[in-house]
Amino acid sequence: MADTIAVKREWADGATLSDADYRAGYERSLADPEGFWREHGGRIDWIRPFTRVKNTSFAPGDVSIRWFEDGVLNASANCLDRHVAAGRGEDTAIIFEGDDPAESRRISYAEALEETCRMANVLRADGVKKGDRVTIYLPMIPEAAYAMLACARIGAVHSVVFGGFSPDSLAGRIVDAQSGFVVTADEGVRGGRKVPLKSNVDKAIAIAAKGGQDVSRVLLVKRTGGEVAVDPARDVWWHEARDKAAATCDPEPMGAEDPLFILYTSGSTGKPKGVLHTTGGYLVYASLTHAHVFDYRPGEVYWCTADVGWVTGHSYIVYGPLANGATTLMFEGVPTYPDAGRLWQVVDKHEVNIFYTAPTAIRALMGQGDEPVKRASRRSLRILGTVGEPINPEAWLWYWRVVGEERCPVVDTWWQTETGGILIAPLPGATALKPGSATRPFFGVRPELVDAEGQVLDRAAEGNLCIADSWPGQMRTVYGDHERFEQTYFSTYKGKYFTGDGARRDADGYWWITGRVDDVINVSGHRMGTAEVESALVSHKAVSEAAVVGYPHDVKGQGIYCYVTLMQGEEGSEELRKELVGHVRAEIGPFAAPDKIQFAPGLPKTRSGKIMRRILRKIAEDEPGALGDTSTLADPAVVDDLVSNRQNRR
Ligand code: 6R9
Repeated sequence: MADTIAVKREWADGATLSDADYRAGYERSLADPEGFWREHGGRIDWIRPFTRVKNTSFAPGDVSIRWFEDGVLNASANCLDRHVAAGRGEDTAIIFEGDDPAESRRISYAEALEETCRMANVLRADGVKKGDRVTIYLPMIPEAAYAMLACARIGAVHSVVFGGFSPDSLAGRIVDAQSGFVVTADEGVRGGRKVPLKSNVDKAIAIAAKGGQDVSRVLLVKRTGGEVAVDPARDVWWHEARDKAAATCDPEPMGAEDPLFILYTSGSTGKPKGVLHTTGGYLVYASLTHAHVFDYRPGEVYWCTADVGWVTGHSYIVYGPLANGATTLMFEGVPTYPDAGRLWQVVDKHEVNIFYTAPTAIRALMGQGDEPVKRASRRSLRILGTVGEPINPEAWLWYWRVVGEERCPVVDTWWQTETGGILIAPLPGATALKPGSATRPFFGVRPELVDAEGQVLDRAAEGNLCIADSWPGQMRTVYGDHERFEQTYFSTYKGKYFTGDGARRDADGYWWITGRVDDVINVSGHRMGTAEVESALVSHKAVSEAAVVGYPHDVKGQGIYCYVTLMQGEEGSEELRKELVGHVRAEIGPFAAPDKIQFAPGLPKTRSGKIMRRILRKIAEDEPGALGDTSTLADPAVVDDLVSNRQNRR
């Protein structure tokens, strides 16, 4: 195979799986999905074992996905109780590393179980019942994991909202999920700066009330001790309620297809969708992928730097690792605080064996040179992972050479909020690596390339990435809108799940993800719809119309480029530009701040009024020579103005 990096012998020797194991296992998983998943469904504990395994259909008009459907289990009991029952109660479940390098703490499985039970009892006492939706808006502190597991314990459905979202975004999610209960903290702290979580919640609750959703209870974790408004009729301090709550709580028996959580994610149109995951299949899939893709071995320390507000945090900080009895590290801070050596200092401090982060962090640290990395020994590291966006070979090679010193396999893991767990990734030790390729599908996963007409492409080809059959971790529906679920994922190519990504398969059968083919952009691994940024912009009084596209950005992967047409009488100025950036930050969240704003007297539209984004993308990429045919535009002259005032000249 051309350009591969074979994993060194000593690793292949010690590895759990060989290439032959992978091939045999993969073939079997496709030839006999029932048998394969029956066997692996047994890796978790069932209160009542399942007899049925797979009952799924991608048929147009009748998409329905059920796995292990007659089984009964509890996710929190699988993540906590069963390890304690097996005598591993004193093993470390969570290592908490604070934003301040002087603060860290180890939490045993027994302690995590007790805290989770207490929180479950507090939720129950406050009236949360099986099936109710609980919104969690917390920083990266252990209470975030307790809150998720406490919901799972009593059968409530959690909806975690990333702490970087604005009050407006939070309110939209509270209303959509019809959630009457919020768990939050006084403040978060990242990179030495405070994040006003409680004050955001207060604003969000007021907005949600206007949208018809009342929040009757807020459980409030004291993190910084900062001054916050407390409404005694509604807000309850966790540390006070905790001491009064019992330390044990019987786990609710849940059907395999009972909802576990909702997580909102952006698509190319409309409001963010509530991706719904259920209990049995999700947990089996998160646990199996965590064990194999990271080759997790008992006693090892595993660290995923994601936030629990994103799916990576759900599956690979909380559910996967804890279901496997692993030690999972939760980091409250950022990679560059107090300095660019922080991640590697933490690796040494806690002797991290498996490290999983995003390409944007790798690129940002690469820009700071090798010295901060080399200051740490990194002796404990065994496996390096990446997720969230395509990784360029240059960043991959830096990760491999400088961070891992050519001894740690790099696992580039491709997946989505919708997929629940990793679908394409190498198995360390078993898969020869290629820098920039997510390599091969996981067991049971059938990726397919299709062209624009839906024709399946064989062998080496490039096209749109679909998955031909269901896997246990797949989302089950869009919360409250099954029609939208079918429309979004199953209508473009009938009978297949369409990922929204483009991909290439090379002559060795390796997969290379090329990025989104729809109007979704990926900025520092944060996924957002261009339509969301556009609607934030047009909600400003000076803006009449806006079009947003992504453009290549050295560190963030993609940057946000906005074309803005102003209202009659408004003047485009530097000041207004700043104001619009601030407006989008306030409407969506700081991570959605536009990088470039171009004031445009007109946008390139077809005669039917459709904006030709292809042209806007090329101008944003500083390729005015590659606009293609502009003759079908209603007013081709607008293009000249756009080109001469472009904001991204190199
Ligand atoms: C897990 C997660 C999903 C989108 C996905 C794709 C991009 C994720 C990737 C990757 C190339 C990888 N993506 N992992 N692209 N290589 N290893 O990130 O979920 O936030 O829903 O984003 O991210 O475009 O469609 P989510």
